[in-house]
Amino acid sequence: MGPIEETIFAVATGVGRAAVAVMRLSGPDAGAALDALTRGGRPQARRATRVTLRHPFGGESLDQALVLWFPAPGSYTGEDVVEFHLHGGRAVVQAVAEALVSLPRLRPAEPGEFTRRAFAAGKLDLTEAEAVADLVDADTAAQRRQALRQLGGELGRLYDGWRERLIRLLAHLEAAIDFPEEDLPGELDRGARAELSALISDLDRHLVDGRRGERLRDGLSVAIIGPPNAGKSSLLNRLARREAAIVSAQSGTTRDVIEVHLDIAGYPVILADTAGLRDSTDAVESEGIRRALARAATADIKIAVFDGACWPITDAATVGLVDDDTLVVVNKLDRHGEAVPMLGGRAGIGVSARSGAGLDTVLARLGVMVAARLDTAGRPTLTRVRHRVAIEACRGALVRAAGAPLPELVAEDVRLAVRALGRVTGRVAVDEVLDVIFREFCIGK
Ligand SMILES: Nc1nc2c(ncn2[C@@H]2O[C@H](COP(=O)(O)OP(=O)(O)O)[C@@H](O)[C@H]2O)c(=O)[nH]1
Ligand SMILES: [Mg+2]
Repeated sequence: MGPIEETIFAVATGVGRAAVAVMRLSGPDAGAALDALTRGGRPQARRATRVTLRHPFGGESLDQALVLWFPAPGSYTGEDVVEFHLHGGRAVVQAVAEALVSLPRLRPAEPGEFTRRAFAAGKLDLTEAEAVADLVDADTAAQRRQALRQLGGELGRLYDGWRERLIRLLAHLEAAIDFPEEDLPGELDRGARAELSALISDLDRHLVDGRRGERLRDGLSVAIIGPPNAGKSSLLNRLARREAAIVSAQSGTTRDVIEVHLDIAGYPVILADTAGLRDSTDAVESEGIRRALARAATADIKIAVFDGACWPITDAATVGLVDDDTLVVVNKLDRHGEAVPMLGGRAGIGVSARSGAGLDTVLARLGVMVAARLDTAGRPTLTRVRHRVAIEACRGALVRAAGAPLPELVAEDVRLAVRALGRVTGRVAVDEVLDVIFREFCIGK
């Protein structure tokens, strides 16, 4: 990016009617814009001050606002920043935005542009910038905690720590290339080898995490499966506390996969209802069953629902899918009356989707299963595919380095490993990568 000349502005708060809307400005002309709207009444830095905002040309008063002035570099972006805390009405926000565009070198911000400027000013590394976006998107407590830890620099520090170790190793290797020891010509010394394999195992431990961080961002996939009419759709509606899926006594009603987003014990879950598993000659239903099986195969957790009215007669197609990732539920407790039905040595949960009996147990057991798959035990976690790709590239380079026959080749691979790590935190920043990262932000961040 070249020198930044334009001053950007955007509403940083949500759209729609609200008590307050925060309009944020950043750039070299932010102070001049503040003067223009307040007739030179620039408030003290970092002190909330009430002012009347006026149109810079007509002088019409636009709002009574609270104003904050953050001179560079002590601001979010590192530039001069102004915040107008406006009354949240659409007409107020509109009037102030129109007043701002009428000023020279001011323009509306692109998505993520404030944070991109903060990154350019060195206020945040890339993992922290991504954490800002994640915090804005966080729906559940666990997502918030993960984003906040990342914003605190946890991930960036881990990667920078590895990078520093690699740079030290590289310096050592280069010294050995320039001044080879007489007794070990061309050999990689033992200390360097040990450090290489220590780094590889640190990276391995970080990579083998069951994609917890990524799943926590995206939501864990849970699929409800079972024979037709077992009460799968009724169970989904109960868990979602709304009529998301059609419930009918007619079997074969559910055909498409229906998804609801739930917060289970503070973790995000995408719960899917699927078509009942049976042989069908109906083309649409068959397609539904194909989708149900596909979802069952990719789901992190399955809830297998059996029809209590037929219990203990079960359905072979569903029984065949029960594994360690499956919660067995026998519905229509009002019809079968067995509180803890056993299936192949597994304790099922007797429920009645009609009365609600047993649903607390389903939620509690599901909560334990979800937590076991998403809990990160406070360790820094990879949260994006982008990180995983770079860490894998780093590991690949280190493995090659460990097997390279000449110190010069070892050094070359270590250099590549350093670059791969630098890409994650943004020490090696490529414009296309930055475009992709900041595009997914909302405007005003
Ligand atoms: N007696 C009883 N009937 C139920 C219960 N849950 C669902 N049903 C009925 O079973 C039928 C099939 O339910 P549905 O949720 O559509 O099953 P799905 O085909 O597995 O999605 C409907 O008539 C429901 O009213 C229950 O707990 N007890
Ligand atoms: Mg159904």
